[in-house]
Amino acid sequence: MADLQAVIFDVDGTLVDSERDGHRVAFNEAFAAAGLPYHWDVEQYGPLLTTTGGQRRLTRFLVEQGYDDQEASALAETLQADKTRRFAAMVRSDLLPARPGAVELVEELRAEGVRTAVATTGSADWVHPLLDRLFGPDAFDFIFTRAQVPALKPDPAVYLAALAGLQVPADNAIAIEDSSVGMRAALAAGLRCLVVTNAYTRGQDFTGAAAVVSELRASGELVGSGLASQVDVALLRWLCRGERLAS
Ligand code: XBP
Ligand code: MG
Repeated sequence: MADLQAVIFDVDGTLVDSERDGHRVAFNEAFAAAGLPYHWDVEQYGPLLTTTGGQRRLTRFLVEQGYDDQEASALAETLQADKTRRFAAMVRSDLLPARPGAVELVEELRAEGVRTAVATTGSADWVHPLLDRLFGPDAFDFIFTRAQVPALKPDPAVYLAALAGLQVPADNAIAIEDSSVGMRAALAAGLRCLVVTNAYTRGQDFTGAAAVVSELRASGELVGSGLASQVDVALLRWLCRGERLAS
């Protein structure tokens, strides 16, 4: 029976609705600015998300378009730098919303003395300003990005770094993720993982999750279970104790 001491959050798709109308748009602007004939539409972007990290995603895509490995990675690096500038500008223009219930959940956790951290594959250039704007400067004890942890999910390194920073055993913490690849990173770090799906990740394989829900806010439905709930401190404490939802 482990008591909840910390919650570690993913950013993209979990705390923030950032993919469809954020990262995807910035990638497309970078393609256009470079004079390239590519445009990732809403549907096409879903399968690309299984490759974490913008630069790796671009490299994979360019190889699929026929570039050789060296050309693809050089072009991906240039495109990624431009995309990052564009996405950071979107953040500064307050175009990216927190997922409903996310701000309230973080506040509730901190009010109850549960520590909070972030574990993301995203770039520090936009992660810090985004979290500051949406959650305030003191919402998280630690924020780990690709700047500190270059090994991207599903590698568990970013979750292990967060646990080491928090100095909390994995048994006393829970991760909140939106995707199968993110969940696998959390599980490989020894964490329990609550999955909050979104339109891109619904239907992925979440075997091993402590629970799968469709929303963070009250009235979110538990997917694959007859129970209705909301993601709050009580649910997270319960999951941390090793309780499982009937499926
Ligand atoms: C999210 C990502 C990120 C973003 C793009 O994965 O893979 O790469 O899509 O951000 P997760 P960057 O939510 O599992 O952390 O362009 O900064 O890589
Ligand atoms: Mg994510």
